[in-house]
Amino acid sequence: MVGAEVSRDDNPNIPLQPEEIAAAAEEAWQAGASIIHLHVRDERGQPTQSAAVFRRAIDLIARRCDVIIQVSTGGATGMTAEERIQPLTLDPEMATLTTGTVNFGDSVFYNPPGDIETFAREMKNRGIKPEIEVFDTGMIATALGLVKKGLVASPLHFDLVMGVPGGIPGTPRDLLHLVESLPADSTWTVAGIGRTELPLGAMAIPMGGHVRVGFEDNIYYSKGVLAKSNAELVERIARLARELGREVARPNEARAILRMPLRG
Ligand code: KMH
Ligand code: ZN
Repeated sequence: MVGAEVSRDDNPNIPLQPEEIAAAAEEAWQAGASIIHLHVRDERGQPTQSAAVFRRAIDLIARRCDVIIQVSTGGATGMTAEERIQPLTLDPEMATLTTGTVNFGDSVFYNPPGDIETFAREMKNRGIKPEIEVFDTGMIATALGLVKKGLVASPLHFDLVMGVPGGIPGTPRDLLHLVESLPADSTWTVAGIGRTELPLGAMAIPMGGHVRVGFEDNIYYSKGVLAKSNAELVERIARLARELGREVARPNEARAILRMPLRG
């Protein structure tokens, strides 16, 4: 929806406040989205992990549609683990769990082993479905280590975030490599950054994967043309999926695919 890295200077159509995020989430849901990966901003438009702001956004989204709301525990680079973990206190259906440290442009997205285990334990204790965020290959092995320790339950769901400067590149060869490195019973989504969003998403469809698109990862519809909305990006990938013979899952179908409890 908005992520932590983009601003209105990059694309004036980015939703920032909870009301705007909720309206954008509903539009994306109408276009075919079944999961909203949620970051929030404070009243000045800066990234925040405040549980109060998350609660407001979650309540507003839930009033509008039945999407799976996946809160970010990644937040923004430079935030402490204590800041980042706050939205888990709201018992969301789903949350992200990054299983390693990665250079992130000029910054570092810092995820030392102790913090990863703390986040994983909190999700397990609260019954929150983790989405394992993989920015490079080694993070898959670390996730499997969490399964061995009983901190995360199989089958795992992964999000392969590709093309972050400092992480795994967003090439077809790298996507194949990551997918072949996952346990056979896993589900996975690809999130290609910038210009890799569309080609990697298009590849994932015939490979049996799922696709994340939106302003957090990419602000353009095509080269030099800013996207009008998250929904515009969702609508295109949903259309591609149908053209390739894959129906788009509605939220309860997505819950079933991810082996999560159904709602409503
Ligand atoms: N903003 C990035 C540093 C997540 O949401 O879990 C981390 C991120 C991952 O966006
Ligand atoms: Zn994120």
